[in-house]
Amino acid sequence: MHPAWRQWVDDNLTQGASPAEVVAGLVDEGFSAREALDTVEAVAAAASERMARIGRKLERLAALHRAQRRAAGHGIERVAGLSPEAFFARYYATLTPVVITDLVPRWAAFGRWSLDSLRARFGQVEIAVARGREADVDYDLHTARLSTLMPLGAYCDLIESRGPTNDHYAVAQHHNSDREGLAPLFDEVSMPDGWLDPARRRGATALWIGPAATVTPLHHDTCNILFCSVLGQKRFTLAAPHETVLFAHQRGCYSRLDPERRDDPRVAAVDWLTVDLDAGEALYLPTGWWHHVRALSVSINLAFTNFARANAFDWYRPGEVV
Ligand SMILES: O=C(O)CCC(=O)C(=O)O
Repeated sequence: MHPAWRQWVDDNLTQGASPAEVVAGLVDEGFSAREALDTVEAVAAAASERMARIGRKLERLAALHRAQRRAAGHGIERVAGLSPEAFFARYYATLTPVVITDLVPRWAAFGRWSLDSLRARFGQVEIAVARGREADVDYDLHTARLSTLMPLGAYCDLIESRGPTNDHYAVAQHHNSDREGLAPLFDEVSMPDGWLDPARRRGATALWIGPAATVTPLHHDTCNILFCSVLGQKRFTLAAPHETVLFAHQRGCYSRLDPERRDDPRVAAVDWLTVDLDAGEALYLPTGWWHHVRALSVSINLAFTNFARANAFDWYRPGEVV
């Protein structure tokens, strides 16, 4: 068969056509079924060897990143006094997580927001809350199904009376930060200029309110996030996007692995980074970085995605690549 036709076969297989479709296409063009089948089989075998070689090279590249991070001390920096320009150049552009310690303490919200003050000021405002999470192994995927509306005051009472639990949680998906009744909260949040785009705040700010012991399972996002702790402490367990072990256990943007199960050899093979984010700290969570989040105490968080830079990477979904 002419090399141009072999290339045609290769292009079609690489773009996802099935071998049967390509054989049928060749037969339509006048090739015998035997010749079409032999060619498709030979081209497919060469293509699969080529892809396996690329995969092995990418593994090598990932190992290089991992070794370099380890050699560099391999932690997540805590910084203060960072200008937005330095943040965007050093961390945002390189997808490097960092904890910023002096943004949130400037907010009027800091030290003011608590279950008591939310109840006193916004107790009647209805918010969405996921409930019954402990009875559903896929609770995070099923947030919409598990959610109900309740007054914020009643939710604060529930958090206090139940104590530590993963059973109820008001999460980003609820868009509670966009509720009119809670708008005054944002008068108490003042980011210095240059970090965020105020015009894009609506729909790009997430309010998280929950008891100690909530767990958000391992996943990655498809945009960058500035995750701020106004109240409470959360443990983030992170892994870099190039941890190829995690690709094998991916389900969409989630992973089937639980980084708290270090006795699982698949988990032990990953280079995890742990950050205990304290009240007043902000964690830059770069797109694609895996994270598992456990609340160590009652927590109130705001997370922003309206960075003053491009922040839409919806195509970054390696879990959907077949
Ligand atoms: O705080 C949490 O429970 C989860 C936060 C998170 O995963 C996120 O903002 O992407």
